[in-house]
Amino acid sequence: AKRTGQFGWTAYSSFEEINAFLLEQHEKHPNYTRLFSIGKSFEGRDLLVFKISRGSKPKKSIWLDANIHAREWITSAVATFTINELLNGERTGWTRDFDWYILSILNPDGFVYTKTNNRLWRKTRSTGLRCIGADANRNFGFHWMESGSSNNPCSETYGGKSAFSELETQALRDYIPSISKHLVGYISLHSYSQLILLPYGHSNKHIPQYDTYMDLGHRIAQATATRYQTMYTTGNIVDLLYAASGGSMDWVKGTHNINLTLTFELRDTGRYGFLLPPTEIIPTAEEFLDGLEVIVQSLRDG
Ligand code: ING
Ligand code: ZN
Repeated sequence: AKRTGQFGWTAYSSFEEINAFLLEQHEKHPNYTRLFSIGKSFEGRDLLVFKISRGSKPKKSIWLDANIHAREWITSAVATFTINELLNGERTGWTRDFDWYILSILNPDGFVYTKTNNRLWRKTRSTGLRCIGADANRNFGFHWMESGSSNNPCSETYGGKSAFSELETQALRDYIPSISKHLVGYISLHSYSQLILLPYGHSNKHIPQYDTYMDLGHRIAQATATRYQTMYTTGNIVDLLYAASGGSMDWVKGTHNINLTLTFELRDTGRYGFLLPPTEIIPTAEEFLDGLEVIVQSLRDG
């Protein structure tokens, strides 16, 4: 593995490099960070949460996860960039008011597989009788298998043999309840399409306070556009994309009733798609943080 001193955001990092970066950052800031595993993937890799918590009493918390889909490399790069900004960069003030939980790679087996075998792999790597893997973002137990999921194990959107059949989604199912009391924001990172998605994916019925969340989404999109004029579109999953039930955000919203739950589809809009060039990592992360500032501000006030 590359020396961690060289970790950066001008290239996409490996699973080992990302873990080494997380450990290094924990060791650099041992008093107010924790690095811990909330479970193991199918192939036995740790699902590592990086927690930032200053002071002695728990604060309102924000959760960020990435790379639930293996090929969406930009998402874990943005997650580690965010950790760096919260600890060493321009956004350290955000740790005064919030505890942060960041799971940079929710699907490590798939992520490693995209590095070694198939760059465009999406699912987990659990073994079935005919085909490998389930779509982790169709595997959560809220309106599971209702719409936009396949029961064909060979499909890219296979929902799994049951809700929470995957170890990776089980880890969230079992961990989120322990922090849900303080959780005010849940953000899941995907790519690509430049969207800010509101729940739900199982139904086109709008959530209560849809107008308030749409307004927030528009303000986030305004912020993400300021630096590089990158346009994000806000809306409900079904309105903007397609019906898709069993996603992580829907489960968090529907089961735990967290105030603000958002899914970002990061850059781009299709020119490179999942193969976003590494030169776009930093700009994508910077504009995401510009948008996150609107979220942080709104959760501070709220
Ligand atoms: N898009 C998401 C997907 O899983 C989504 C969109 C988000 C659906 C949240 C349901 C819930 O299809 C990508 N690019 O993966
Ligand atoms: Zn995705």
